[in-house]
Amino acid sequence: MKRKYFMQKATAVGLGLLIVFSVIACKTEHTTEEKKEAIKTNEPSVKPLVIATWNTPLAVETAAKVLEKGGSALDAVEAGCRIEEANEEGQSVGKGGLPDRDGNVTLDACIMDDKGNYGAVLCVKNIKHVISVARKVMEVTPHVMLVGEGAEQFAVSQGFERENLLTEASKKAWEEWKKKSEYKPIINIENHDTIGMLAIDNDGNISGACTTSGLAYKMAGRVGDSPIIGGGLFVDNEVGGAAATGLGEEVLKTVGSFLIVELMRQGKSPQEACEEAIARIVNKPNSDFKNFQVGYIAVNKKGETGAYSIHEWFSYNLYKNGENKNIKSDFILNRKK
Ligand code: SD4
Repeated sequence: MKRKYFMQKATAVGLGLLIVFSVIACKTEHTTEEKKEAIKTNEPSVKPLVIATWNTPLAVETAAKVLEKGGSALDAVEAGCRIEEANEEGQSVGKGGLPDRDGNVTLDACIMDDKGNYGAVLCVKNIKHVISVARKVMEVTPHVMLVGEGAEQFAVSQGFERENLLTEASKKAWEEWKKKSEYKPIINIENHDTIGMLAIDNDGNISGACTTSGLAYKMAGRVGDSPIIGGGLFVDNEVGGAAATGLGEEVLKTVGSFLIVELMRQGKSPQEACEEAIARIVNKPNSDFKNFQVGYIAVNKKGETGAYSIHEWFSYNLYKNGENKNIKSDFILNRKK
């Protein structure tokens, strides 16, 4: 009797479990279908596309050419950033960047591909194309970040050449600065600053890159947001990407680029997400936002873009439908007037 009761119970439990597993299996199948559908409807209607911080027409054109020839978004953002790193007139990226307080130019860069891989170098001296070193970190090392001398040694081992990054113009500017040694973050430098770049290639894949000499006359060893994942840059190929410029300390405290991508994941447009990320900085208790600049750019999987800053004069270059334009960003102080 007892055995019969046990057998009946076991059969009932078994059947129950079967039903539960079948339901889960059906649900999983359905979810995968839903996911595929979601990705399909998210496919960019505008590709290829490049967006980059500030007035960077040549860098964006260079990236766009890579994409138009069928190259990957990763190759495009690297090629675009290299243009600014080699441009000695730009005093906030690569060669010719303004030095730290001690007169040393130290560079930061990071790169992210469409598979969620990331590589970065921080506080590197004597190597111009740090964006390419960051890519090497991502592709040939088991690590994601290399710093200072280790990063420089790694670069040399990969065939990068050491060179003096301090140009005469930047040395002069530093010597002028030393007379007062007054440290203040400068709000907008010449409408041309750190470059953060995002691209969508013909396969609809997104990658991003960010490269900078950081804040002018920073303390030796200081690193900002630009090479930090989620700070100066974040890419999620299923959602979109974001990049930052401006006072890195403030971007880091709100993990700005990651925040923007997560907001887009929750359904915000790139523009709404950039606005919310700026609002997070400005609305902090005792925020000193009137005295510093932060600007964001973003793109989603559909190829919609957004940009927003605290102060006026942040702009970005956008390559879309075969046209490369510099566009002035809207800014939060415009609404707070
Ligand atoms: C930094 N975000 O090192 C960089 C600097 C920058 O516009 O973007 N300046 O904080």
